[in-house]
Amino acid sequence: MQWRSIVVGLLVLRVLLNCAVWLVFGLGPSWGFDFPIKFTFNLHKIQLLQDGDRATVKTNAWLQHMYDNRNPQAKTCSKISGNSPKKSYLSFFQEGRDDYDRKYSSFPDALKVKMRGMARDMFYFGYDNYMKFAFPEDELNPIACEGRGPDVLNPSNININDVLGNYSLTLIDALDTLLVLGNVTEFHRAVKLVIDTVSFDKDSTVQVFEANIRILGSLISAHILLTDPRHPFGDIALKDYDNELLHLAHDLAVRLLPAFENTSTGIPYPRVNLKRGVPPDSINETCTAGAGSLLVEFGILSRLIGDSTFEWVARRAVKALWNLRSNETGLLGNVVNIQTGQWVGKQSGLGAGMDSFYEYLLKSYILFGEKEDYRMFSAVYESIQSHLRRGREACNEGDGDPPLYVNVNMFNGQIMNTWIDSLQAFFPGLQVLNGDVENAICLHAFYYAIWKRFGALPERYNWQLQAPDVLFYPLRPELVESTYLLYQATKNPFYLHVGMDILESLEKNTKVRCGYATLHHVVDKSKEDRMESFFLSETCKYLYLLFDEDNPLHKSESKYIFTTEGHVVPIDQRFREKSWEDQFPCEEPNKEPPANISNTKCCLTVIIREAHAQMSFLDLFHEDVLLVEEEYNGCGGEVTVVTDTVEQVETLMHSVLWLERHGKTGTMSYALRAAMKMIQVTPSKQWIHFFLSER
Ligand code: DMJ
Repeated sequence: MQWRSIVVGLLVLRVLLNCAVWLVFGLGPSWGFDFPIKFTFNLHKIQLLQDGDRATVKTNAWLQHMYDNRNPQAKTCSKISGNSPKKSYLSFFQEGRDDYDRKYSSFPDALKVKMRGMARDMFYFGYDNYMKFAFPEDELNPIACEGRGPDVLNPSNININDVLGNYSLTLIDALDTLLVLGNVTEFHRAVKLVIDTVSFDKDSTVQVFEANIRILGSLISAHILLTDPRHPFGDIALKDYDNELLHLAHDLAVRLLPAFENTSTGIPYPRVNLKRGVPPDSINETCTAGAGSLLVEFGILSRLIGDSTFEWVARRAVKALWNLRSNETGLLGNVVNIQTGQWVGKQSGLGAGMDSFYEYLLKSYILFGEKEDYRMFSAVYESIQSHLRRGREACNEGDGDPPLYVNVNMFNGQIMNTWIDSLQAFFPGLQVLNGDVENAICLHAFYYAIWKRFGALPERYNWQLQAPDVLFYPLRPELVESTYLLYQATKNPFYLHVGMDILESLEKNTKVRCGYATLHHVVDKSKEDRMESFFLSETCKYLYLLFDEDNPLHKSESKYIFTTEGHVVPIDQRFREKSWEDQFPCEEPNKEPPANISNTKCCLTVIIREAHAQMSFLDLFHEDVLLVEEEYNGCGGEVTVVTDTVEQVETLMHSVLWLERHGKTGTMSYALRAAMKMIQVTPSKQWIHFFLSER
């Protein structure tokens, strides 16, 4: 009897406590997020939740869609139908003169200047303190005012070790923001520091994706901006600069390459040790974004140095993932086994594990002009609209809830859970790049409404319970990134107000003694002692750019794009050319291959890396490579050639000449000539890895 009273007592207490929490924080269904945005009229009338602005309760119609989705007949909102006339998104901003107009339809220049200054100060408060208390370590602990490096005591702490490689991460990640802020002197100082102090010869096991977007991407971006002959940021040439940033980027990329070896699908391992390659105990599972978002950086690197290897492995990974999409829905899952190609995570969504996969299909197309990338992007965008988008058909009018993109099973499109995550807030920015501004406006407003409520975005928000599921906010940039891109697209002052709001809440809720700290709990605003590098490379950069209309990036005749880590890259003709194809065509035009060489068009990609040499190259050349030619003349094979010294590789040249003299000048010999060229490009590397692929 007694225990029953205790249980009942505890239950009553729990209910009372919940009520108290709802009343205080507005987390409960009757007080909370009854989708406080009303799109029943134009955008500047959106009822963004303000103090005392509590919406009335109504049944959540998404729940209904969850069931409707099981019956395709009943599904009314997931496809855009062609017959209901829709207003242009511009009309969202054109009507009425009331309180909303007064608040959102203008943004004084003086306020813009003030906000730009605030964004600049925010960056420097984080950056200067990092330099003072943390450099050369990877990150700043902004509360303790000290540096943070990899967690060597706990190698399985991947939250830290995936990102921190003992390579001054925050300094590298912040490089181009210094230029965006117009601080050429500090940019030069930072570049020199990187050149003089950073080495990737470290016993650090990092995530390939993180090293790529934060380090490789930043190095390439800084190199390109530094050497851009059009001088978009004025004459910022650095005396005696000898492409060191590019060499560093190349060195890092070579250290990431082992992730692409010994994988049956071509989808890379998620982690490598920078000194020793893939750890022997590596898992065979990776997320789609991690494996499929390497193409922008790897592609630019390849095109800068004239070595197709990097782009080739990144493309092979994208292709492999793409080929695993569902035949039914066209969607991909979020986790895949790199050896079997089986989907381990069948969840398809816009957020964690998938986000930048979509982003890089479109951005690769924009940068490199490869139509295939856009074909993939369009197809998956359509699948997203068909299977992930719920809510009413039009963004800004009609009945039903405003649109929302949910997480579904990739094979049947059924909803898998009722949360969205804060990473998804990047998607409106991508929709802008894709020209779908209307959907971008709606989705952005949805995330902004959540921000308004908490002064941050909780890592996961449960749209059914209308409450956060995961409460931390690590200073992520996605909402401000979309805000910036939407402002560029619409020039509507509403987005300047959003930016101001974000800036002010960051100041109020996350500023600590030596920087800005991760929010541990978006409701009680308790903090964690961590400032991720993307706060400086993205959050501050987009905030600054939002208010800096005259920034060279906006005025320059060149067009720019941002990598997924916010690094600036010009859209440049030289990235639309593949020098290796001009120099070493896979097959000579108008020339029949000799009879003993397969007619199949092969292209050979070569990776050169440090070696543990055992056999002479010449032996291998005669015994193995020719053998490979016979065995693999249908393409699709791989062979690794190990050499003792670079000199031995030179023997290859003679061998190729011999091949040609003996009439064996087919695709293989062209490929080998490409290999020779590679050797000249990187004379210090000593092993060669051949990939044979079908063209
Ligand atoms: C950044 O490193 C990049 O924007 C990445 O694409 C996603 N995660 C973080 C920021 O949240």
